[in-house]
Amino acid sequence: MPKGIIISASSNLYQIETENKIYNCTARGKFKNEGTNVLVGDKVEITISSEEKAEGIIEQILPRYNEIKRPKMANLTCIILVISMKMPSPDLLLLDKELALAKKLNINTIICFNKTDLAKKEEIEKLSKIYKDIGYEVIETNAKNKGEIEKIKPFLENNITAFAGNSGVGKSTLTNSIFEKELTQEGIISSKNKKEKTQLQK
Ligand SMILES: Nc1nc2c(ncn2[C@@H]2O[C@H](COP(=O)(O)OP(=O)(O)O)[C@@H](O)[C@H]2O)c(=O)[nH]1
Ligand SMILES: [Mg+2]
Repeated sequence: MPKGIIISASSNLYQIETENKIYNCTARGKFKNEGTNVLVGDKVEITISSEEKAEGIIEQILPRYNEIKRPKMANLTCIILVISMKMPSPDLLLLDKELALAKKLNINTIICFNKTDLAKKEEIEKLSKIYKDIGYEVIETNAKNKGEIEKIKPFLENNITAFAGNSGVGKSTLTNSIFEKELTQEGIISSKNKKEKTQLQK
């Protein structure tokens, strides 16, 4: 039976990436009956109902390495925690909480200080040093500068990776330039009231 990874889920439709092709699949009713959530990141076995239309059915979910609730995902092996240096200012409590959770789930964590163009070099170095000194991999990026995305790419290879971090820190900007196309919408941070909130562009 062909094996693949669920790369997207929307209601009861799943995209499964197999070695050579992406199939649009539904899931067998048994999963719902058993109360099993079918998650992005799940490794699955499928039967192909139409090769021509690239359609199939998920038959089996293979054992999970781990599972997280928010966002609902399975088999994460890497998290890139994005912290912005300014607008919004660094949320170190959130960072520490996420580092602890990732450790518990056995997920490798990379800390990415973004918006380095908005901060002083010394500020960035001071923060970076704290986390480097306790053994974390730290990268510093200006997501607006497309070349810097190369710093992140090596961590994406052979991993199932999630980008995490507060709204407005630059996750969409980073992911869009990694894939060199618009996958997600970039938000606009309201600078009028500096409330650090993100508004989606319509
Ligand atoms: N100056 C600067 N702005 C950035 C950088 N990264 C993202 N932004 C801007 O910050 C805003 C929020 O970014 P977005 O990617 O939507 O954040 P998300 O909510 O984490 O997905 C957008 O207006 C981006 O253009 C950066 O490195 N430097
Ligand atoms: Mg976003």
